[in-house]
Amino acid sequence: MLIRRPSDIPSSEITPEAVYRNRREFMRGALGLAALGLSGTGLAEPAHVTDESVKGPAWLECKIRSANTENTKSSDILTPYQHVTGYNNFYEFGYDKTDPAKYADALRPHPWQVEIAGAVAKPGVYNLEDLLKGLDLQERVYRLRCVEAWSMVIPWIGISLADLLKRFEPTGAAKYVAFTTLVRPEEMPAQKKRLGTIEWPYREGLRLDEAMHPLTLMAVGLYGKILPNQNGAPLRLVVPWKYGFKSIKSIVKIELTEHQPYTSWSAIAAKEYGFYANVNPQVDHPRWSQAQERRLPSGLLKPNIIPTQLFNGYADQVAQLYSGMDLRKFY
Ligand SMILES: Nc1nc2c(c(=O)[nH]1)N[C@H]1C(S)=C(S)[C@@H](COP(=O)(O)O)O[C@H]1N2
Ligand SMILES: [Mo]
Repeated sequence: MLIRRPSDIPSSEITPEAVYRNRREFMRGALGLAALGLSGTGLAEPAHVTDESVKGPAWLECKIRSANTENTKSSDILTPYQHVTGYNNFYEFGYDKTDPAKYADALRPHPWQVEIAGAVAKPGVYNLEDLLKGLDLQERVYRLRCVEAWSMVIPWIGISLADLLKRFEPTGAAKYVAFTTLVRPEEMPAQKKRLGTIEWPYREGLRLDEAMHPLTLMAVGLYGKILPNQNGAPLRLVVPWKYGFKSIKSIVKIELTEHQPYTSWSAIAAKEYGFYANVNPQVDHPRWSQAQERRLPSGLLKPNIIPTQLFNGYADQVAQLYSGMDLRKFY
């Protein structure tokens, strides 16, 4: 079906009514009603497949349908599908929030290969299917907080990065993990422009213990569907306690390194974007406060401004990774 632009949708339709309860409610409420444009009740079965434009190979469709939903719980209201897939940052397709949804159709995410390199016993170039073979997909509802002070709540489907990395047996020299996005200017129009801020490819990195943390996810889907191209198909990182720019999209290379890797945003402006980039309301961006955020959907009448939480609300789980570190210095 046709996905309409958020601005074309009456606010009565995009008001998220469904606080997550169980998968059935979730699919029916958040996906079904929003995507079908229905309001009220009356759908007997979960409307599972609604965005016909998102297609993938049968093996991946099948894997996504069998994702484990045991850890799918959240008291947050899910951000409607239209916003998750219509308001994006993916600079390879342009700098406007609506550019990725407009232009990412050109990306061909299948077949896809990922190079595993560096300090591992089993380096190589792997087909996506082989990379995921034997690993169970899980559904996880996470908050995503962009450094620009907007946020969403997204039901991802993916594998834990730890499970993936263990397959390649990191050696004692591995201290960091470096990730690289695809470079394919024919499909990613902004990569053709010489005048830009990012030196392609987009690159990101994590400390090994951050990468191995159980919250760290490699996503292949969202809202029970294959990942739309604009969200980083076919494979993207999701680190929910860090600013969104750490969650690198359309990954073609994962390298285990001994030293802290090059990261795109800190290369552009080291004073504004650090390597750690942990969400922290007490450490402001030099040009704006990080104390609050705009939770999407947000409009003039309903800005939906909420306080930002330390580590994006995941402090219980991740604060110990940074014990003894000065979070103002290591921003
Ligand atoms: N390759 C690549 N990955 C990227 C980006 C990008 O421009 N290129 N933008 C980042 C930023 S700034 C954010 S906030 C998130 C947005 O993810 P979403 O569009 O799926 O919400 O993707 C991150 N990953
Ligand atoms: Mo971002």
